[in-house]
Amino acid sequence: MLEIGGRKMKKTLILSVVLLTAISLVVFAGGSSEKEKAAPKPATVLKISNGINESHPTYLACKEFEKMVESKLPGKYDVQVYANAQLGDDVRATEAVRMGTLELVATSASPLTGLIPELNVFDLPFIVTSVKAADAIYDGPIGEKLASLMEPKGIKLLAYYENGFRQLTNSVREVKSPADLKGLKIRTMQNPIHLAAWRAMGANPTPMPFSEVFTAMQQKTIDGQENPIPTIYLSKYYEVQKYLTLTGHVYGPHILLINKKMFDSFPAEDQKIILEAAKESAKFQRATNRKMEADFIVELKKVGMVVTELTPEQLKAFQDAVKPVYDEWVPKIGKDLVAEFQATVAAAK
Ligand code: TK8
Repeated sequence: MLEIGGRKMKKTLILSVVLLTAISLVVFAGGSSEKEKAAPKPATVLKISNGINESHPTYLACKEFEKMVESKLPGKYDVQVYANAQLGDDVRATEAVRMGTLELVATSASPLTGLIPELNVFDLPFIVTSVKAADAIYDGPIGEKLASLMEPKGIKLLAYYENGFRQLTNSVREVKSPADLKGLKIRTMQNPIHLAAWRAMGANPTPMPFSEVFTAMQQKTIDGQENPIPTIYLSKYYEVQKYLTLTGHVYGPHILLINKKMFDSFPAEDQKIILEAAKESAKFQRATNRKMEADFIVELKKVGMVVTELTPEQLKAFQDAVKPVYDEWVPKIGKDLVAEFQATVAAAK
């Protein structure tokens, strides 16, 4: 009996130990989840897609934005900047931002004109004549108006960066006149005015996402392309292109966009800080881009590119050639917007 009783006692003891352990586990677990509730939320991830590489001013400015947001709002946002179209080229990444599957994109405006036709005003050849004029557009009423047109499409503009004045390169011959363009296959952005303009100037344009351009030039499926000096240099186009003509035919914006719904869900104070950081990063971006443009023309000559500057008369031949593009596109974009744009440019000179 004693033996049995002893066993019984042992059993009871073991049982109560097991029970106590179980209870304390439940209590402990409960306590820890309470703690978790009180702990700060994990940082909101803000991925930014870039089509261009890590040395370009647009990417560098996104990194500045990252630093500012993360230092002014510690632990709240985790900004991650991606390069080389890893998250998609301009069109696809912007679509992802609209859908909310990606948070931000720094993209050219030109491939977005299917969505916001008014952005086409930037694509009218030779409409922007100086960086001063570009700043006046960006930082004035037109910049604001264009930004407001993006909001019904689900995107909010945080800042106007600069891609810059686009220049023609090719691997076949020096181009000094529209006649020299004959038969040259030139890659353009996915934009109807760019296609029309190059056709009007006498070339054979073909649209293509930026990420495919280098290989296409290397494999000679295209003869040339057009992009601003920092891109031509930093993307090493001089390895596959011999001739550079300083046409400056289009001034292209890079715009920093965020999913609007997400931005609207942030506390007002955070929104203010994020917008300020974007504005600051834009100042840095434009200054860096302009310095690189000046420096890299020199470098491109050093690495053996034939750099052709056009005389005013030579330039005029290209400008005359694109006049029909204005006739067709100004009414489509809106006469008033184009006139206001041109007046802003003229006043900024
Ligand atoms: C990079 C592009 C690029 C643009 C182009 O994503 O496609 O030629 O000039 O800068 O936005």
